[in-house]
Amino acid sequence: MPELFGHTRARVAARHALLTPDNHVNSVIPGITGATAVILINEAMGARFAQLLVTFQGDGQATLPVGDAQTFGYLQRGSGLLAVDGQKKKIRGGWYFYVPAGAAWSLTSVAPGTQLTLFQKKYVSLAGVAAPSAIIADSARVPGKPFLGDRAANLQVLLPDEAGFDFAVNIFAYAPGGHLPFVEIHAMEHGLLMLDGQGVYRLEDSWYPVQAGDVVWMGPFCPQWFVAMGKQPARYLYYKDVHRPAL
Ligand code: UGY
Ligand code: MN
Repeated sequence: MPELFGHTRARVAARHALLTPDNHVNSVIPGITGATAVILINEAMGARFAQLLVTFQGDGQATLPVGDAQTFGYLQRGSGLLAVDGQKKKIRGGWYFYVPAGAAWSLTSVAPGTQLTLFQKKYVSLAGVAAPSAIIADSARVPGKPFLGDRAANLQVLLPDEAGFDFAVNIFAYAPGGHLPFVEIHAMEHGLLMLDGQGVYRLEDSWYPVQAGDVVWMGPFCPQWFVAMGKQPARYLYYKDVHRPAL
């Protein structure tokens, strides 16, 4: 009974945050109906992107107005009909999509309980480099690679590693006991959703137990390290800003 006496595993700190499902409070988001939408990370937290969780009822849909933000969506479970920039596709759990800034998208005909994670970021262009086009794909078809040669930490890179993209979204899968090889400290930030399993995340100078459903924000230069624990593999989906000058 974690809510008794006001306890939670969650924490919001200067350069990081851990949000657990028991902290979620819904927001009303223009264009999203018949669904609960939770803003988990955004500029108010100190981040330069937003991360949202949308859970649809049977009559729900998302029809997002055209804006200056790019959107990446990952369908955790359920199904729906996705329309992005003229492309239409029935998508299921594990599918993902990328919508460039200035393009419209919608998800309709959703199965009840369909759950979608969204990353949104304002596009930063690069002189001489074309902005990316829309993508709809299945993460199950993206080959993984051992991270820095470690087969216990397998990395799938979901978006093309090209200069037109100013952010990346990857899936990390760890065998039980697998871990990040060192404590990373970098200028790029992360938004992370635990998809499966559990482990311990070091964020700044704190170590947190984390499990499927948890969300983590790692701000720039947040010291970070992860170890998968328990008997099941652990998997997380994460956002990272990439391909732009330091200054
Ligand atoms: O891509 C990354 O920076 C990744 N290794 N970080 C992380 O998983 N916390
Ligand atoms: Mn990192």
